[in-house]
Amino acid sequence: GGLDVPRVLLLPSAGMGHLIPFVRLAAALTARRIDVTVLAACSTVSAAESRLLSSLPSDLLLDFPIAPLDASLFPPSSDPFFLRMEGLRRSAHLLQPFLSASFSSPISALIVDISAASSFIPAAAAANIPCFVLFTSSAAMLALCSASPFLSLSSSEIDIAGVLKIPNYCLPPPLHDPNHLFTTQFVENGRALGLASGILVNTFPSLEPEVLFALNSGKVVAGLPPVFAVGPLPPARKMPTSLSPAIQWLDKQQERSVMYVSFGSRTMMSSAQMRELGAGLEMSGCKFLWVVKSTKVDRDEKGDIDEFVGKGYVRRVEGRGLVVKEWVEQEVVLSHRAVAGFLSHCGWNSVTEAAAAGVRVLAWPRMGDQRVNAEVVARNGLGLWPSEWVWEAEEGLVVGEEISKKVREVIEDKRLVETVVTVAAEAAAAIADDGSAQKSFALF
Ligand code: BUP
Repeated sequence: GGLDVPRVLLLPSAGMGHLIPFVRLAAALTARRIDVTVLAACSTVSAAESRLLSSLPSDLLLDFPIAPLDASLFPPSSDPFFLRMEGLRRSAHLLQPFLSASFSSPISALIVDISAASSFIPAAAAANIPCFVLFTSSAAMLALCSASPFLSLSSSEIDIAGVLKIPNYCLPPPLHDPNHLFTTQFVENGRALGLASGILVNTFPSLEPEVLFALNSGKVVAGLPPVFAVGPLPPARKMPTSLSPAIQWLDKQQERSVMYVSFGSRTMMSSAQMRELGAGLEMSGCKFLWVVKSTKVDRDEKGDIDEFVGKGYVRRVEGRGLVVKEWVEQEVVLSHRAVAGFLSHCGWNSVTEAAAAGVRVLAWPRMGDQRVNAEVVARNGLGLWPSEWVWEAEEGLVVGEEISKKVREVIEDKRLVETVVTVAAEAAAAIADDGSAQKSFALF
């Protein structure tokens, strides 16, 4: 084998929110002269994942097998991303045979997605391979996950080591049910973290200082392995060959005038809520670029935009707003000079991209880890989080007037303009040559 060149295997789980940070990590490790192979199930859940995998150099990628799930335990009607994650988690017995069939030289380390940690950490140990975890959300969520085996998740406020207080309504909703499969997985994966060789997380110290310090000083969980803040992971840059309609439209807009609206790759919105959002954006008088998603899985996306946002809407707002349903290059959008704000679901990748680009966030978290992430956004002055929207959405709808008011607030708030500049400077310092990410990679 190559003398002294470490070989690291990366094992991402399902969904763009997981695959993208792994691809970025692969680029970051390759740049540090590590021999990287991404093990990924090439029959993906979404078309976006397939496109991303096929854009990778072929020698970077190996197709990892997934064992079929028992349909009586996991009804095929469940969330397909969730089913795939569970499928991967239950495929750890395939690791050792797969590695002996695929590699003749020794493996230095495996980095596995948090959602498959509980099975792959022991499987890697059995194969004598040091196992690290990439935690694909915030350090705040990492603290919650690693402490979850020792917490009562039903208390009204969850106090983690006195440094992080999570109000109960901010928990990922399934965690309210101790018997939910998500809860079992979350707690099992959290418990397994103690057995990992280390944990990589896509954040940076100035964004989550207290939590990172607490994680690394044994305050959250005694004996937790080292936590490496390697973020914000820069996009694995490849310039677009042809400019998308969204970028061409942005090119024609004034500096810092546009609100970018997107709820991530797997969060859909009801048609009634979409219409309120459409009305709100129109009322705000701001320019906007809105990525509409009406289904969880992009392959199922059919029909006209008009069907979701209302007949005549797209034409009516023409010139002021562009509504698209295709994938946009979000990191290019966020760093475009015309973009001022981001109405976001607060998926963690989106938050780190907004932080790096210095774009103000209007947080509208909807599920999973998004409320915990929205708190990070609000705490750092990266944006505003109207948390009353949580209840308004639970009871019915967040109405257009309300949305319009908050959009204007984010666009006009002078203080936010200053705080996001600071956050962006800290993000840039974190990934500079002598920054925190470099130090974390060196330790790793
Ligand atoms: Br939609 C969309 N273009 O059109 P998150 C998303 N993205 O580049 P999610 C695009 O997908 P999880 C689009 O930049 C980010 O890197 C975006 O990840 C990119 O949310 C990623 O923000 C989305 O973490 O994932 O998709 O909901 O549920 O895992 O948080």
